[in-house]
Amino acid sequence: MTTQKRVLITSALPYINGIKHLGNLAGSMLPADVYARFQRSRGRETLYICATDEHGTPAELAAIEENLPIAEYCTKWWAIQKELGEGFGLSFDYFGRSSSVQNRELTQHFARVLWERGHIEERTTRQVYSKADGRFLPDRYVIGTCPHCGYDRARGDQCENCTRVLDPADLIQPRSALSGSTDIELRDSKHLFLLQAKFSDELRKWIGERHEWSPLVSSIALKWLDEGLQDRGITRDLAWGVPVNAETWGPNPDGKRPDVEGLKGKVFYVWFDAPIEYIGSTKEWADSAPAGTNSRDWKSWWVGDDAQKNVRYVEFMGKDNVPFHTVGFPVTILGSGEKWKLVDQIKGFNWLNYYGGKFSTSQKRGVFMDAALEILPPDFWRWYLTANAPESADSSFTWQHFADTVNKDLADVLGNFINRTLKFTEGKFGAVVPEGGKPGPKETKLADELERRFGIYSVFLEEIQLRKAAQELRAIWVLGNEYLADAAPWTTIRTDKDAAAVSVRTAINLIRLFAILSAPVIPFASEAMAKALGLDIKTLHWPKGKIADEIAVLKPGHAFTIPPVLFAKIAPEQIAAWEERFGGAGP
Ligand code: B3M
Ligand code: ZN
Repeated sequence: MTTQKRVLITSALPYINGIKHLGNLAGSMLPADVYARFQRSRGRETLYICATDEHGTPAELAAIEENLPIAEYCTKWWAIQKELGEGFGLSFDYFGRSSSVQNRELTQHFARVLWERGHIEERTTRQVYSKADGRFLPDRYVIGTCPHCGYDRARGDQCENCTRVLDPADLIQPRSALSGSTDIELRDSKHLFLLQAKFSDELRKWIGERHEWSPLVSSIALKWLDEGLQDRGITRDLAWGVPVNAETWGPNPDGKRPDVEGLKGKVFYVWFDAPIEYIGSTKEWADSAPAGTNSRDWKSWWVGDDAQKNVRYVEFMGKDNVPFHTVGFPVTILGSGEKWKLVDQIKGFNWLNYYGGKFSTSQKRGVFMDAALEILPPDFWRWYLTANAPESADSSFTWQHFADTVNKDLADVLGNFINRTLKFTEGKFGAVVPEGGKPGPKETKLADELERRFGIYSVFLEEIQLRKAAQELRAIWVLGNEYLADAAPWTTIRTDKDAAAVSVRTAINLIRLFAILSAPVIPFASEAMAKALGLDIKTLHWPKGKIADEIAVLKPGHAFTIPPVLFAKIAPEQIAAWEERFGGAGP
């Protein structure tokens, strides 16, 4: 896609409860960040938006477990997640909260419009009610035996054992997750349903025209349509969430007004308001602009002709989130009849597994973002998770594979090149780019190969083919080592100082180029590389002209320093210790 459009990027909103594991990071926030950094470096106007997903029963139950009021719980965990994101260098333009006023207003706006256009309907449903708790028990508030597989700890929304989606009323021998009480009955409760089914044809057409979507994404989207789209309950009997404010709604096309009394005290279902928070968080970003600036025009990204024409909107998410983004959210947008932006590209991911099994938040299985940062610099993880992104299939994390990857690619290939180049130069010429000699055939050959690989690398990044992009970046680093081995300045220096000067001058320029090209993936190392050359990475941009010129930017006399070791090798003892700590082999 060659387009000069502005780029709007969102990554699936991490649930508020608890620290995310590397699988969450690898399948949404990190690749979105790589893409955002690449687009910014290219000079495209880019907005990368994320937020915590704060509603829903898992959040409420986690707050109860921590003995905190839910609002306080969310504030605490939002701050922790934001800080961990920063620790990994996730360059969100804004990291909002789905519990924000902005999201509440937008969610209520969409609901009202959908009602008034006849796309939301009231239905009386049978809900699980606990007399002991004095409340309804939606979703995960009720536990019982799965009617499909017999698993006796199935949750009201889904059976963890057979993964089937459930309704709380389906459970056999239901009990309250709050009190354990089995004094439970089914009671009538009014709820709102989003009438998705009638959008089937429109969605099928729209999805059919999204030629750039991967088979993974398209097939999940179409599977939902093929199975027959169901209307979806979008309200819950809960206190925490976006309140249903039906009293402000006008009549629907049949002249019917909502049952304000019957809907009192209900909130919208988390999957209704969560995607709207992509817009909400953008508004939070705009509303939080420092006084006196008015450059944050959130609407220009999301709604109106300008947004339709000039914004390219890309979403990143794990495959389990795809249906909500190809069906649920688009129905909200299409049904509103307003000119909101629909997604252009969805980048979906398979699972990153931990020793063949699943990373699991509930079972604390695998490596979590806080522990990962505690033991190693963020770029080690960023590199590994990008080079092994679970794109076309699931990929599996093992400590040995992780250590081999970063030791080889980062330490042996990139780190070694930087180190050799700068140390040798300093020893023979002093800590400046040396003068003397002229580029010859070796430099021309290098520039030609770089030019070719640079082009391929840029295309892979533009296409968000992350594994291939990482392979190409690595191949670019390898070109540096091959050049140095071929030019052998440590030999030529004895007989032809000018020849050696040309070689190291070129190599030092390669470090500058590598810093630029590596920055989307390993921004911290790139910053350090640039800094060693007395440069500020923020002022360096994706090459626009000829690569031959890029490797002759730093002129004789330009000073450098030797950076601290960028990538310390992971030792076998460390691998053993981490396998022990995090659990290695196992189911
Ligand atoms: N919080 C699910 C997840 O993290 C959900 C994504 C919401 S995106 C609008 O997998
Ligand atoms: Zn089951």
